Amino acid sequence: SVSERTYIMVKPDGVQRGLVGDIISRFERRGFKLIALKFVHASPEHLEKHYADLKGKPFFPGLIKYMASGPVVGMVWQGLDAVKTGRVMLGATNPLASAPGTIRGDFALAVGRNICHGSDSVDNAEKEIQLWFPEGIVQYTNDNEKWIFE
Ligand code: DAT
Ligand code: MG
Repeated sequence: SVSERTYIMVKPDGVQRGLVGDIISRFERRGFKLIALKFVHASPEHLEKHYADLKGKPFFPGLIKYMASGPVVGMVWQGLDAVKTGRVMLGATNPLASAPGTIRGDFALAVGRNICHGSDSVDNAEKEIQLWFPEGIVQYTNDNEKWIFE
């Protein structure tokens, strides 16, 4: 739906490599509405909650260590099919399989340094938004919506 929300996060490598602005720009230009934004150096405990579904995977400890190695930029984008479209804009989990034109396909080579996170379902998006923005989200009207949606 038009009000669907997704949690997108620039990972520590994306911050270090100066890709925050480019990634925000892609979502802005596509027509998504920015409704939350946060710069945070997350704790391993917080990241273990974020990646709870992957606990037990062999790469889990390395994933948590990498994600806690520096600040990330967490954001919430709203718009038509935001979850699925966000995933398409990110590219495949393994950047070697990501199409050029996607964030990972343009900027990354290694699955363990793949620049960005995006929610994989509407349910998980809502859980991730609650985890990263427990204080809630500012509501506002964006007057350009009549130029983006029929
Ligand atoms: P995605 O980030 O595309 O949703 P995921 O949720 O399956 O992928 O995994 C979360 C992150 O864990 C992923 O972005 C990078 C890392 N990861 C996944 N599979 C991996 C693997 N086989 N080896 C190393 N890291 C991996
Ligand atoms: Mg995932």
